[in-house]
Amino acid sequence: MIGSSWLLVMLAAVQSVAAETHVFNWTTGWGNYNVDGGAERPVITCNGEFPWPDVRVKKGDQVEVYLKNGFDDRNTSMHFHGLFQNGTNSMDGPPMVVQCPIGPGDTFLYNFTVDDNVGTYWYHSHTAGQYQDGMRGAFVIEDDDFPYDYDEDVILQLGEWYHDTTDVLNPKFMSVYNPTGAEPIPQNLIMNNTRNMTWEVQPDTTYLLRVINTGGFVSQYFWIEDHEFDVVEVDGIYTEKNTTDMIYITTAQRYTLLLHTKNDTSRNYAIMTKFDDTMLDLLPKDLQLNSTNYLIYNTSADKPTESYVDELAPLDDFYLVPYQKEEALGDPDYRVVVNVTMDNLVSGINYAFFNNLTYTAPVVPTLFTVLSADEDDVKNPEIYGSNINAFVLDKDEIVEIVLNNEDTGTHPFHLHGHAFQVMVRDVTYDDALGETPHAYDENDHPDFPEYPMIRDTLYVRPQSNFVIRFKANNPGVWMFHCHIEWHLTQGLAIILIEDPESIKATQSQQLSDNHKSVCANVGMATEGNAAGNTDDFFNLKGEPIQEKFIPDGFTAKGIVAMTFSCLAGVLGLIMIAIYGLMDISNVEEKVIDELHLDADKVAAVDVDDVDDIDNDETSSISAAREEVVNK
Ligand SMILES: *[C@@H]1O[C@H](CO)[C@@H](O)[C@H](O)[C@H]1NC(C)=O
Ligand SMILES: *[C@@H]1O[C@H](CO)[C@@H](O)[C@H](O)[C@H]1NC(C)=O
Ligand SMILES: *[C@@H]1O[C@H](CO)[C@@H](O)[C@H](O)[C@H]1NC(C)=O
Ligand SMILES: *[C@@H]1O[C@H](CO)[C@@H](O)[C@H](O)[C@H]1NC(C)=O
Ligand SMILES: *[C@@H]1O[C@H](CO)[C@@H](O)[C@H](O)[C@H]1NC(C)=O
Ligand SMILES: *[C@@H]1O[C@H](CO)[C@@H](O)[C@H](O)[C@H]1NC(C)=O
Ligand SMILES: *[C@@H]1O[C@H](CO)[C@@H](O)[C@H](O)[C@H]1NC(C)=O
Ligand SMILES: *[C@@H]1O[C@H](CO)[C@@H](O)[C@H](O)[C@H]1NC(C)=O
Ligand SMILES: *[C@@H]1O[C@H](CO)[C@@H](O)[C@H](O)[C@H]1NC(C)=O
Ligand SMILES: *[C@@H]1O[C@H](CO)[C@@H](O)[C@H](O)[C@H]1NC(C)=O
Ligand SMILES: *[C@@H]1O[C@H](CO)[C@@H](O)[C@H](O)[C@H]1NC(C)=O
Ligand SMILES: *[C@@H]1O[C@H](CO)[C@@H](O)[C@H](O)[C@H]1NC(C)=O
Ligand SMILES: [Cu+2]
Repeated sequence: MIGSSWLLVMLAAVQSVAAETHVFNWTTGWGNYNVDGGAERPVITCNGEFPWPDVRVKKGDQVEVYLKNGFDDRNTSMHFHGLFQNGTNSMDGPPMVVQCPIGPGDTFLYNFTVDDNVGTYWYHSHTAGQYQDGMRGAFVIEDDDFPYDYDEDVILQLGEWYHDTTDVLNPKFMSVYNPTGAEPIPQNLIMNNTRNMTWEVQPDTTYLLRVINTGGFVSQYFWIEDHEFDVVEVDGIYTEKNTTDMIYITTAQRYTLLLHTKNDTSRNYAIMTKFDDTMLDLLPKDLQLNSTNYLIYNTSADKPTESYVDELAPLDDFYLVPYQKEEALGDPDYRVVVNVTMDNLVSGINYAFFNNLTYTAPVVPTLFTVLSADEDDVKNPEIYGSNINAFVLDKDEIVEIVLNNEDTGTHPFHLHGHAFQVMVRDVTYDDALGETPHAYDENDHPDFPEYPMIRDTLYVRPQSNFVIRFKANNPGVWMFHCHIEWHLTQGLAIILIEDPESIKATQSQQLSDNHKSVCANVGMATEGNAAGNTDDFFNLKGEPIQEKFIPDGFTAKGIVAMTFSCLAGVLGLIMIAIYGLMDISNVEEKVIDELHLDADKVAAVDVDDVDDIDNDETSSISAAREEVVNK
């Protein structure tokens, strides 16, 4: 016994000595590619190539990514999704949260150790919509102690694809002409950055299939004709095997599957993905909801046709059990309750809110506020500003996040810096059946699981709620946000400031010289509160804040008249082209319904009267409208 434990110690020592440093030099750029076979369009390249490379490292390795901004007209950044960045918060990626934007021509060094994570991850730009234009790739951390046997390790990236770049779609999405906040409809689902993909397999072989949804919007159903598989990992957490024939995977989630191939190689099978079409505001007639790719056993045999199923019944990840059975965390020391809504602000643009606040980036990145504030002040959320939803967490406390979704959509939420236990995920409350939003009730909820599922991205159902818990054992400034890129653009984010005293006191958390020069090059200060004030951290004069809500009473007359005059005018062309609104016969009723307006009042509004209403808010709406019309 003594001998073997000594051997283990030796092995551990050998392993740590063997830790490697992987250096990547990546320069961003643009190239034209026909990804889905439907249209060529500009795509973000890495060193002139697309797609971006897979990263494969081992637990304990050091990663150094030199990210050079090769664009001439925009900033960039990189996030390594799911990595805890324990002690290296400034390497996490989100601009204005932990770093300055990287300006054109500049290089940022992302330098971190992958000590606390194993399994399947990915990386992507954390700058507005860039990853939907292709700036993303797989990141795998291999582990000598992986608990299951397999023969071959294969990555499979899922996503959706648009024929337009984010530059084209975003202004139309965040527009007064899109008052319901309808997300642009993708043209196709893609698999490994193509369609009609073929995967040649060997018979009687166990594949470890790492399925990653690197898309920016829709969740997908995934199944393989006449095959079952075992789920063994979700979001970097190994699970007890759970055999199923279908998974449901939101953007940013990962499922690792053991797929054992058949002995019989006489025919081939369909690998199917399907849009979760409940997430689409409308269904263009030519949109193909099912997408077929091919599992090839025999290259001489025909490709199969599509494989449809009678019922979409995916595994419910809530019931997965982590391999290292970790007991449910006890009662929280601190509870964050956030309510999700979507609404129009006075410009008429549709935003997303946590507790009535749409995330509005501060003047200096929040991490820099932690690093530059007085030690006595860092635990006071005020200095971080009034429009970022800052919550300060104490060292090692048990934190509970209760999320109440008052919106009728499904949203996948991602927490940076942690994987969390899922205590509750409530059922759908269907507005089409007259059901209203259900908030979590701590005195009336289902029993918590004994060994809750743990992951870093979790969806909430329509008008429903979830409850997650984690231990605040990773000092840093961490974003919690919807991983639908459109909704992040609409401001669906909060900021957790975890153990700020320790951040300040830790050498590895200080900004590197490279980081400071990246800030200097975009003219950004590295000190100050949310308003950039370095003298008085409680003086927030000048902090960026959201525009006003539409005042009561004004709503029906203003926004609706505006909307309909738009619909009848310029809008007709823009929205119909982008969202296919032409397909909706009752668009006016739909707008009235989604904006919760009184239909009778709306009918009484004379469109031509709008500009005559003498009211500040009206004029700012009119101004915003003019501005867009004149573009
Ligand atoms: C990567 O870039 C660094 C810094 O610019 C340079 O020192 C290094 O030689 C480059 N390495 C490779 C493999 O290109
Ligand atoms: C995939 O197949 C569809 C339908 O046959 C075709 O339109 C499309 O161009 C193909 N795409 C690729 C990338 O092969
Ligand atoms: C890049 O970021 C800096 C600092 O926030 C900003 O001043 C600049 O306008 C940004 N550049 C572009 C092209 O958005
Ligand atoms: C990356 O970080 C490690 C650990 O702090 C450090 O030893 C190394 O010098 C850094 N690499 C560079 C290129 O700065
Ligand atoms: C999918 O693409 C990745 C590269 O991102 C590659 O490693 C993998 O082998 C591909 N998978 C299949 C099934 O072809
Ligand atoms: C597949 O073939 C192997 C030997 O090649 C055999 O051991 C195994 O039992 C076969 N499996 C099935 C399901 O027939
Ligand atoms: C592969 O498919 C071809 C064409 O259908 C068939 O003739 C052949 O027997 C198949 N091979 C195997 C090993 O089943
Ligand atoms: C897509 O697949 C689903 C599930 O298999 C099936 O019910 C549906 O009919 C298919 N839709 C189309 C348009 O093919
Ligand atoms: C597998 O998942 C199902 C739900 O889809 C659940 O009922 C079952 O308990 C799970 N079993 C294990 C071992 O994870
Ligand atoms: C969230 O909604 C619930 C239920 O409507 C309400 O009780 C609670 O006060 C709200 N919380 C916040 C922070 O607005
Ligand atoms: C959000 O706004 C609603 C409606 O104006 C109000 O009832 C509610 O109290 C606000 N919630 C918070 C947390 O401010
Ligand atoms: C971060 O590291 C500390 C000590 O080095 C450890 O106690 C803690 O569990 C780690 N946190 C995470 C999220 O891995
Ligand atoms: Cu969302």
